[in-house]
Amino acid sequence: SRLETELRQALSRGGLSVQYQPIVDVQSGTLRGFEALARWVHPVRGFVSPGEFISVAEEAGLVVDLDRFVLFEACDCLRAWREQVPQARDCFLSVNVSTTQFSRADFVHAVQGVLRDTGLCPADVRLEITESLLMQRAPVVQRNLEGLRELGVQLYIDDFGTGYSSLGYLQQFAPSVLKIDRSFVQRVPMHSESAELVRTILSMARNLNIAVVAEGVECQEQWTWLREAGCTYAQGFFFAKPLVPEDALDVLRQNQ
Ligand code: G
Ligand code: G
Ligand code: MN
Ligand code: NA
Repeated sequence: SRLETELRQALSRGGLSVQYQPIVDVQSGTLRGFEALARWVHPVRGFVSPGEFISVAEEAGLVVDLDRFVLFEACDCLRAWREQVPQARDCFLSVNVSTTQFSRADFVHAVQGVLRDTGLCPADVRLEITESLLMQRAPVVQRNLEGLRELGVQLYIDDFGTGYSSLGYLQQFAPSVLKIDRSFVQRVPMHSESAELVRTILSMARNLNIAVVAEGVECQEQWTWLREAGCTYAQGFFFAKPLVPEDALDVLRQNQ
């Protein structure tokens, strides 16, 4: 398709960029890290949402290149921030990984390569994967999960609550963090069933020693409710939208 051709060109000619959305400690209000999000501003169409171009990239076999670009770009950006502000030293990045990328035999090696080239440690980078990836029995996926664990790269479960309901994998793979999908967070605290659901996830995560990021926090009321419910981290427009690197650096400067 036309969009596919244009995405291919954007990838090879520097037409894609990365924005950074703060992830904040709900209890103390301090910045802890950023989620890296791919952005494409098309010369004619303007802003194309990732919801649209990620699926084009998947179908066109471009998502591995796209994910690699974002991983490298984000790590290189954190490296640059660390040369400018001391606050960036304790800051982590959380990067989305598609199932296609995670199913490649060279994935762990590629992650190691980016860490080496940017001088970051495994603890600086968190990878966001989906519940459905963890349900895959493919040996290569299992090997990559094991390889990342050995390397010391933490795994975050993205969009938690929207995928499979089997929770056995939480015990088996012990992810570091669950990101509660914003469709639940946005109905808190008014919608009592969503509030109960979020409380249940928080309680389960606490018992399994897993931290939680509430996604899509848009107002003070949600923030306060989450703090009182014992949530670990929050991400959302209430604190900040995804930011261009210079603005993210300003947020880092203002921290603490
Ligand atoms: O930025 P936005 O909220 O519009 O993102 C929409 C979706 O696109 C989210 O589900 C997000 O996980 C996904 N996404 C954003 N950036 C990347 C990326 O670099 N790689 C992959 N695989 N998905 C991404
Ligand atoms: O699936 P994933 O969690 O990776 O998606 C992140 C997406 O959510 C990004 O595209 C980002 O722009 C969007 N997002 C981040 N914060 C908010 C928010 O507070 N409200 C809404 N509606 N979207 C948000
Ligand atoms: Mn994500
Ligand atoms: Na999500």
